[in-house]
Amino acid sequence: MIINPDQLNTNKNDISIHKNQFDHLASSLSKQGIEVDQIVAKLANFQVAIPSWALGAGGTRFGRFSYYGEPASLEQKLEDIGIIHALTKSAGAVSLHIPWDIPEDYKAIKELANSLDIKFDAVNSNTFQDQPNAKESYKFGSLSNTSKTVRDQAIAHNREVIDIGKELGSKSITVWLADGSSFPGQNNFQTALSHTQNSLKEIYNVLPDDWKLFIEYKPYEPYFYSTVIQDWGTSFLLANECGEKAYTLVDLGHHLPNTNIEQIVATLMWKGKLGGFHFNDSKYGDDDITVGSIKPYALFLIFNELVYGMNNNPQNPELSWMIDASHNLKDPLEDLIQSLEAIQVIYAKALLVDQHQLKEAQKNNDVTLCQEILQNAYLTDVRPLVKQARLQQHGAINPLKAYRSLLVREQLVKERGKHTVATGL
Ligand code: LRH
Ligand code: MN
Repeated sequence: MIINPDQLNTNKNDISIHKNQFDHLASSLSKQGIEVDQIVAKLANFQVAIPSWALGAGGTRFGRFSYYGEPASLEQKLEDIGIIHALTKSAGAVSLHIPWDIPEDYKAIKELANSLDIKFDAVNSNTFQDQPNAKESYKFGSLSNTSKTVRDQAIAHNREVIDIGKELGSKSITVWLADGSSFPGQNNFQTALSHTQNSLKEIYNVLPDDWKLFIEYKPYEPYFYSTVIQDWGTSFLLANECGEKAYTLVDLGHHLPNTNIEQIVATLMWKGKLGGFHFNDSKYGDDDITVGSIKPYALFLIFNELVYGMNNNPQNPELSWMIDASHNLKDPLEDLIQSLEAIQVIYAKALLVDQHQLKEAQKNNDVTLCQEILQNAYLTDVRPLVKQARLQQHGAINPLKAYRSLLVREQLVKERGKHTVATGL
């Protein structure tokens, strides 16, 4: 299923309502000296990669409830991302997970992605599951395993993932390790960490010059006592040991309750070691639910640090923006459209923060004014700016409304049937 721009925004009333709301907001922001066109341009350029593993119904250990019309191949996954991108104009990239999404025909896949204006962002390795007829098992770890044979198998897999990424035009690999322990005494922490460091270096050594290695951390799950790469500090030291092409990747769901993630972001950008994000939201653990659905203000504070960092930290490279989600209840495409909307809206609010005024108030320890500056931006309804950015790119003013009025899911079920299952989580 392909969506053409002329199928969108056919409701003249929606257009005029938007125009009124946008003109009203734009004039009040311009009166405050805010460059509205610049903000709209930044929103238009802000592209978030869609995880190839989150286009079907996700599951938990307690069960999985299928969602009809799921993509059964990488081609159909790209088609689904093409649908989201046609509606939102902010999903112009895909992040593949290997071996769940190994292309059968690289030429055809690249041509399809190109025709849908989708780029290949980071490729993800998988040493948290054993593949059929694999010689060694990752049950007791991969890059940290006490067995050199197992570590070598995991290193070889990561090198293969880089080769697949090179073939597709990707420029980065994300390494997340489930490696850890569920019982005190099970692992020697130092041995596990030094094995991991040396294994990462063997992967780093084959990284093309213009590539990046993203090291993703996580405090727990699937193991419940320790995780080798448990927090930002461990990822940061491993990235520094590897070299200048290695960075820390922040998955929002990979933090213990009440962790000050925005301070982690500021620290990593200050050191030029923030590589990118896996956006999602969570109430308790690594819930991987819709961005902005639980803690939107926390995400705003993170984007406020990102905007400051993007303005003041030339030492930190351009960031990779990716969603990492799993959908147990909602239509995966609707959920991803909502996440993209939340990211754009929160980014727009952060762009409204008067960073100079804030810096001045901070210097004067005017605590009340600091809070007022942030909350004024956060409490501004910026949705007309996000809609304007989409409209300028011939996207839908209301992507979710368009998704439903175009009966996309019904069409996908007609094309694919009710029993297709997408690879992934
Ligand atoms: C681990 C993680 C990682 C992916 C996986 C799908 O929890 O966030 O980024 O490999 O989810
Ligand atoms: Mn992740």
